[in-house]
Amino acid sequence: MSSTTPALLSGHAAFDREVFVTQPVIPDPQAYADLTAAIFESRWLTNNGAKTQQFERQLTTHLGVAFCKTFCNGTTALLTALRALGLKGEVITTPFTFPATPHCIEWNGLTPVFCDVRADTYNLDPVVVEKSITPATCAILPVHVFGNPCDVAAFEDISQRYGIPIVYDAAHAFGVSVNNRQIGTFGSLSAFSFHATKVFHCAEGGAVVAADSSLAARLSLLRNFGIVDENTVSGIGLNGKLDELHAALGLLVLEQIDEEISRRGALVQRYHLQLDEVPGLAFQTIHPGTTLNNYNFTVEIDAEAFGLTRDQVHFALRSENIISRKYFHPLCSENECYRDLASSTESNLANATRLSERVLSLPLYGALTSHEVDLIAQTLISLSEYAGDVRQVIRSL
Ligand code: T4K
Repeated sequence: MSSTTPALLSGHAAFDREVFVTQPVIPDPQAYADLTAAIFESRWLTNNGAKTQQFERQLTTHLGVAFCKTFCNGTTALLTALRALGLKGEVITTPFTFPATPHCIEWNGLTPVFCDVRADTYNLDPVVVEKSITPATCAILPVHVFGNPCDVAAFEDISQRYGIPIVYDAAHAFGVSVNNRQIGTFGSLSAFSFHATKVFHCAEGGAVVAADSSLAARLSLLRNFGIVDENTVSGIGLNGKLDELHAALGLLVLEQIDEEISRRGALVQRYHLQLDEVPGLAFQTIHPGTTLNNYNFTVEIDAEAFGLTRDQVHFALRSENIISRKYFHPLCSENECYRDLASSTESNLANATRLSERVLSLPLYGALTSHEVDLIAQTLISLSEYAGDVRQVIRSL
């Protein structure tokens, strides 16, 4: 029996342990122990401590922005970014995203309006967005999906012509740039996630970046209950603060970020080398001038040409111990809480619907070896070669 016979056809599983879609960068445990010892010694654990301040200074430089405010996670960061703008009405966004994006709109008492994405970049289509603007539109919330920058020039133009702020969900886009301009410098505000599944992380954390000093001050206020001083609370804030232990972790991970991004870049090239010519596979279009952070590696599967549907591939890879993920399926607009919105109809979201049925994210992280990437790519190719038999087995289960 060939070593590439799929496990579903009684071959050996490609891996004898589960290979996840991602794994976080882990700093030297001793270095982290040293930093936490200093924090414990200081007895200052949260509320804008020294490590958090240092982390914010370093992030400000790293992200090339005027102001960077850290948060306890990316969702709270985005929630507070929208709140800081004092919005009322409807926010145009993409359904092809993690549920946190529309949830943050709803939690602010605003209404999400879903618009379709471009079939090639997977990002919100500015042409469709412009047609959907009404007097009720108070903001546009595009997502740099998988770290691929949105059409920032088109959104800037729309923002200026209609006087509508753009808030970017930059959860995936840490360290990305467009024509040498850092991603966080576009729009009124951008919110990043530093969750463990992100290229850059501090286990749980996030940040909002701003160019405007008064918006930055508002973010600081809102993430700390709106407290101005001992006698004054100004605005309905929340507790969005990052604590010292997470800030310390972030400082150490930041030291490794360039290496992590470049390792991932080499693995992405390796995937492409083997998969680009495989019938039935397509990839997100990245425009020239983009510097990516290699957050993830996603293939788009055309069932007819590949021989298997995305769901069948996802299932078959599972039996090889390759844990791929369907980012993003279902669309946010398909979830119960959003499906009754007028903008949630499938006909309104044709590209997003098609993508959501076809995309599959494969394992990608710096600690993955090139041999492992080869094995994943070859396993995918053999699934296509044995598609007829694999289909039959899956149907019989
Ligand atoms: N906006 C967008 C566009 C987002 O994608 C997200 C989050 C947000 C906003 C909100 O940011 P945060 O509030 O989360 O900071 C994950 C993450 O939990 C979520 O942060 C992320 N997007 C989303 C795309 O992915 P799950 O449910 O897929 O994660 P989970 O636990 O299944 O982890 C995926 C794989 O990662 C695991 O199979 C193994 C590996 N893993 C995970 C963790 C947590 C590890 O190896 N170690 C770990 O500690 O949501």
